[in-house]
Amino acid sequence: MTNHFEIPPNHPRAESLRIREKLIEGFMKNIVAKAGLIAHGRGEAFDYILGEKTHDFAIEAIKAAVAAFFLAKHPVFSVNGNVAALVAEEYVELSKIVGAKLEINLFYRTKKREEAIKRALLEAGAKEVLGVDEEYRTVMKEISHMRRYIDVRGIYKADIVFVPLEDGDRTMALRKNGKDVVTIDLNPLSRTAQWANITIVDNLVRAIPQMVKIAEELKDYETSELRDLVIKYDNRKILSIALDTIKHRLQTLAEKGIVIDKAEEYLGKWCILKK
Ligand code: PTJ
Repeated sequence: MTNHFEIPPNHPRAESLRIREKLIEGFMKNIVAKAGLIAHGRGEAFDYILGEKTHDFAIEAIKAAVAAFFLAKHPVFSVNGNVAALVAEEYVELSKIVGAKLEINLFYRTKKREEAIKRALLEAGAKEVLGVDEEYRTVMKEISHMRRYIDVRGIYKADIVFVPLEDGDRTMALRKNGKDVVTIDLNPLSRTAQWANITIVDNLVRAIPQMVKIAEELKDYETSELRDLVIKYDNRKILSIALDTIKHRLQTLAEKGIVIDKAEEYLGKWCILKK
């Protein structure tokens, strides 16, 4: 990765800065949309509140999601700019383990971006990338924006679609078209989080590698065991726990006010009041 500036490894927010740099680099290469940078900021805010870790409720959603992909006849992984910039390799790897097709589907669709994302996926090891070839393009008429263009070999015939970082319109349309939807969204209140069958409330950069690990574990499961994981899964419960976790974390933090120990040592100290 070519950084625009050197991130000091001992910076307390080094990992977060590295992710930002990856997105900026993706933006420079036409992979990420301008709005993708803004969307990331929203995600960061929720991640901060959630303590920037993968919670048990996310693991439970991940297990059900991976089981659902294994059970599906035509699983399709939708790819947008943020996904391609942040986790291309792991996303491609996961699609291979569960036997899913990859389809580029962009809110801010341009030919340049389609080509740049396709290139990134091929470099990450993808063998086939759908959603770019106009010969196979059809329209999902319930959607008014650019995401309405879908591939007849992919989302059109999918029984389940993975849509990390998605806008609510398409999630709704996919559900209304009889498709199951799995999403990753740090905001449990987003329309996508609410409409999906399975919502993984976690950061994309942690969730996808975790999904790869869990897919390796579940790949030898019997169909009945996979079905069990999906049947027992309750998205309402998972979203409730995610919101409850936010509530409790905020409550604990609010009781302290200042939550950084070192900063506390400086409380009440003033230069301007020194004689
Ligand atoms: O590449 P395109 O043209 O398809 O556009 C992609 C974006 C993401 C710009 C587009 O789908 C969009 O505008 O999405 P929204 O409506 O802003 O929703 C993105 C959701 O993802 C928000 O709820 C964010 O909180 C969440 N989010 C952002 N970054 C992350 C995230 N969730 C998990 N991990 C992240 N890193």
